[in-house]
Amino acid sequence: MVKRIAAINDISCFGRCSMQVIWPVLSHFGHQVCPLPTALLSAHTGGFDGYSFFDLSEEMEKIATHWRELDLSFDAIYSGFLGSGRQIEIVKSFINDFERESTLVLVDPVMGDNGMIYRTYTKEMCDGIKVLCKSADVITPNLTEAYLLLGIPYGGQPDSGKQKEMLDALLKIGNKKRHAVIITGIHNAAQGTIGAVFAIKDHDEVIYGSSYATYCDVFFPGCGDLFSSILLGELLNGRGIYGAIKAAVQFISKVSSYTKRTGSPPIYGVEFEQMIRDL
Ligand code: PXL
Repeated sequence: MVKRIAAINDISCFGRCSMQVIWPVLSHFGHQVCPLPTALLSAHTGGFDGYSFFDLSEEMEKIATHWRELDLSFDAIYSGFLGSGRQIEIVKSFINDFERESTLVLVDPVMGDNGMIYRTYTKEMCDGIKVLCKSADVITPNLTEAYLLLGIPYGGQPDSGKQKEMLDALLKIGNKKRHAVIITGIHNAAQGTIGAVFAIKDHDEVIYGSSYATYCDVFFPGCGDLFSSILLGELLNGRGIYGAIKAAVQFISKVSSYTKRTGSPPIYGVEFEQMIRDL
């Protein structure tokens, strides 16, 4: 049976992030993507000057209203880049209205990268995204977003003790009895690796883990979206969380090294289109 996903994210028409990644990747895994677009941009905000930006808050409300009338249901609700502070409330009520017992709610708390908040984001939006994380089964902050959610200044790569502290503190944000936190972009320079650390809370029990692959020294925007999409694609196909994280980490490492070798400008994103069949 095809799984149906409400994908709440922007459409950046150039630059391989958000919907431009989510849609093809989740289709590859055999799932139906129903986009609930948050904003329309000519290109992502991570390096192109002069990009256009159109806030789609009003359209989101109309789309969600129609979907309510159609009595649609979703196997997953996946939220990412938001276009305005107002969208926090829209996403909150969307989750509230559409979540069923079996719905997987993935909140990627998209707010920034490399220690910086994205240009279109405000403090109000960041505070609101923390509230959205409460309703999630899984959250996937990168390191910058993990610090933002915890309200502590960006402190760079944490050692293993600090990683555990951050995971524990992030787990406390969530309200569900069973939920998971995955922090991406954990880089070990000495070992030449990059990957993710995670914690899964199941009632009173917490399981920790990590997954790493070869580090590529070029930063490509959109890898967070690629990570969350592969993760969700695998989870909806019944793969366990460790296997799903491993698949995402390995693929991003491979596609980043490949794209580096092609010489494609990093802000154009990773060239995943030809490699997607290896997933
Ligand atoms: O990949 C995160 C992202 C999503 N959407 C937009 C962005 C970025 C990162 O720069 O600019 C519009």
